[in-house]
Amino acid sequence: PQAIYLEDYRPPAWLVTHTELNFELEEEQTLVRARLNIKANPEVSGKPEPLQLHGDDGMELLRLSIDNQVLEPQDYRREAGMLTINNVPDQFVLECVTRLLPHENTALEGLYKSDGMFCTQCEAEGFRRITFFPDRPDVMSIFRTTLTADKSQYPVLLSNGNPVASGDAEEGRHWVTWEDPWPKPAYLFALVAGDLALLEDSFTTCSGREVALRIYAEHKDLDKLEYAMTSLKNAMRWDEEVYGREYDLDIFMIVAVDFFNMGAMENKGLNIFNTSCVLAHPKTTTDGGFQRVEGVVAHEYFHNWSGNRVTCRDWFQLSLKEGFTVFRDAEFSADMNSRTVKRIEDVSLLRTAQFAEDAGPMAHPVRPESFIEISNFYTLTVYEKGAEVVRMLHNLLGPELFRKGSDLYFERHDGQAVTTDDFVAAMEAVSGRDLSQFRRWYSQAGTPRLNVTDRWDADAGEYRLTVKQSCPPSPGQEHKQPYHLPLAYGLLDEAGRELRSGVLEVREEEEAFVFSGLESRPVPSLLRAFSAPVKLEYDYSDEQLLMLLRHDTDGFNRWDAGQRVCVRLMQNLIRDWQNGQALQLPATLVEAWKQLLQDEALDPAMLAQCLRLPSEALLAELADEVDVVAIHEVREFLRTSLAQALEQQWLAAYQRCDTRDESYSPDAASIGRRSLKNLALGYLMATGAEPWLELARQQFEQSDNMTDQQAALALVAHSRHRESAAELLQQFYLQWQHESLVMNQWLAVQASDPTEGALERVQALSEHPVFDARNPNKLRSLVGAFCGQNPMHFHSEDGSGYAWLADWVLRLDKQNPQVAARLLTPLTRWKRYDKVRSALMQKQLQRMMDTDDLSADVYEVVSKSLV
Ligand code: B3K
Ligand code: ZN
Repeated sequence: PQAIYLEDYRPPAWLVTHTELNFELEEEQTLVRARLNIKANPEVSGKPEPLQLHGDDGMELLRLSIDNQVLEPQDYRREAGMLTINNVPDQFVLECVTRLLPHENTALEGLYKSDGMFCTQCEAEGFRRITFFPDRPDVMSIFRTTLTADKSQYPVLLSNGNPVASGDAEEGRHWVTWEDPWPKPAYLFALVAGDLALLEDSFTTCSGREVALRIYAEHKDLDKLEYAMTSLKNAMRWDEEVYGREYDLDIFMIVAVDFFNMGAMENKGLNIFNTSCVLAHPKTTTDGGFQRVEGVVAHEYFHNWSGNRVTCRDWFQLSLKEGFTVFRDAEFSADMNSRTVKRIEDVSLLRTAQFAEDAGPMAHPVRPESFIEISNFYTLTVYEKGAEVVRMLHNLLGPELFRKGSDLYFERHDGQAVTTDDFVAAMEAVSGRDLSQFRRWYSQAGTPRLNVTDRWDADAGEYRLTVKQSCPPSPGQEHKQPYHLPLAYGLLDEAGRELRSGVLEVREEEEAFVFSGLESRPVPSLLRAFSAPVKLEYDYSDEQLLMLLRHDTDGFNRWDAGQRVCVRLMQNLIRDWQNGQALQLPATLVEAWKQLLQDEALDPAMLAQCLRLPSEALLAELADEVDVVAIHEVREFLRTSLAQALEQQWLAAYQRCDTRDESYSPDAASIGRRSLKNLALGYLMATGAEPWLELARQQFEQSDNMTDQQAALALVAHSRHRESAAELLQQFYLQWQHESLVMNQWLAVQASDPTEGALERVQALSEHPVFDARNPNKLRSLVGAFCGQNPMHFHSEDGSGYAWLADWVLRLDKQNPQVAARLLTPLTRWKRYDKVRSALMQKQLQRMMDTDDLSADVYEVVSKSLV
């Protein structure tokens, strides 16, 4: 497999103005007739180039013609995924017929079948598995699509845009023609055919147009669509109010499918969703699930402008649409729920998973410079760090200028395929600022460190903050230039009163900021609301952190102060554990937590966040060398000690938040109460005392919602009460065996169970009837959860966890390379572990490397990891 480079970008030599597609959908095959109006790109001068169309080598070509002249095999060439035709006129009509086998398509890219319905996934490069086409985002075309299929089996036939004609055909078949008036790249094409249930509603846009909203799913799931509909309407209103963006077609459709490689897809007017991101019902969906539905529905909807109306010039620009859209959906969720909690969740993900990616062998800039397989670059860096980069622009410019910038961006580039530079240029134009240094955020990989020191001059009343920045090397980038970043701060006095606040702009490798007119030495609250995606170092004392935890006016930094206390303590305990010393719980922490727990004025959601110990994944990310066992043991020790020391307080918190009398609602306040309640139940269970097992069992049996039932299940299932664990798991299985998404949770709870015998359990589950190795959700719930959320067993010193994962990757590589490459991630981190483990991990990577005919997806990840 060959890498391709951003610097090699050339505009397309040929454009496709109109695309007409005709699908004959049958059980054993699908015939696709495509009619493309092609013309030379007037912007590309020089002698005419041969016509080159993408087309998967495995795709069967039945007929090819230009202006009604049939081409013979000697008239064209097919190799390396390309169809080349020499000597074509300046403008012509190309027709071609391809035969597809959707029922055999296990890669879930292009046209495939999911639970008996036909659907497509074309981003990034799936359209080339449907027909021959310039499958690149800078070729935008107007699509007209006709689907023909058996009427009784596939009564619903959908594609992008509006339906313009329909009718019956021979042999019980029928057809529908769809027309999408907006030119779009092929990656936004979609079709669906199936026997689907429909929830319908409507939305009146700000200019008074009525839009039909249709959400389709399998009939059994019709009662799980309401929340997605509400979320969609909220998102449509929010995008009008906050960004001035109105929807632009008469229909907006969402279809839920069970077999899907990712979360969802923003096809124009016809979003296709993984069921896990659209179905929601109190009885079967957790609070986290509800929030995911709200966020993903909004995300895909927001793409209609940030992605579809204005799209990417090439796939190196992926963050242009993804970073911006993640920022937009995060702000939407913050507005719908709790801003601080949303920020805490997002930063936690960034600090654990994205920082780890940025420090690993696959590290790449937000705008990558090269790739072998673009599917490998739908990463936390492109999405989450990309969103942080947009957020920094928002922080630097302020909300009004940022909005002006986004207005200008949409106005300038409507209907175009553009670059991240164009986005920044719009922000420059409205603000009059020079953002050339800021652009390094797009081109440099790695997580910058900010080292902050301070000096207090009592005589002058002057306080000086010195900020030094650096960024570690990453693959292909030895030295980094300094970044331009917003450092939001506050200065507090010892009693916690805020003296100053603002945003410092950091630009230099080392820079000092001086504050005068202060009466006493302040305590700095730094990087408020996580104003830049960096690792901040400042030598806080425990007292200062505990003061910030109690008094900081920035909710995010309150939480962060508490986390810093815990991280430092846990790092000390890890050293003690490694040195064979007895572990001890400091009284100051118990006292601080007790105060928090007794403070009834505190928002339960916030309290739950503050009382959750830093995850094993975060401690691993922060360690010089990851000691899986020490991290796990120390965290368990701390959990148990805090559980026992504060047992009464945990019980009081549990009772205070007991929501048994309320009917379920997924609003932020109720979610907050449930999260504190279940956190408290977790600590109660951690005491090991019998009554709390009973309490958990009771909650499992009596709760009317999945959040509480699943929390109780996981606590019991992961406890040393093995009999109860088995009983509840069995009960849960019997209760929910026909709910596929609930069975995913059932698998994941068991796969992440840290007690003895985990590998044997997941091996057995992989043979269980609810497991289906062709379904990506099932693979993520079993293989993904074991390798990502069960570090003690995945990293077992005998290497059995690594071998199990490698077996899966090799098996899946033939079947679904995208999923195989993604599951492989934990093995790529081998350099972070001790000698024994890293050698075992390397051995499995080498074993894959030595396998013939690896997919480009897996080859890229393995080969880059072994460097
Ligand atoms: N744009 C899609 C991702 C498609 C990935 C294909 N490998 C989902 C999203 O970010 O909205
Ligand atoms: Zn997206």
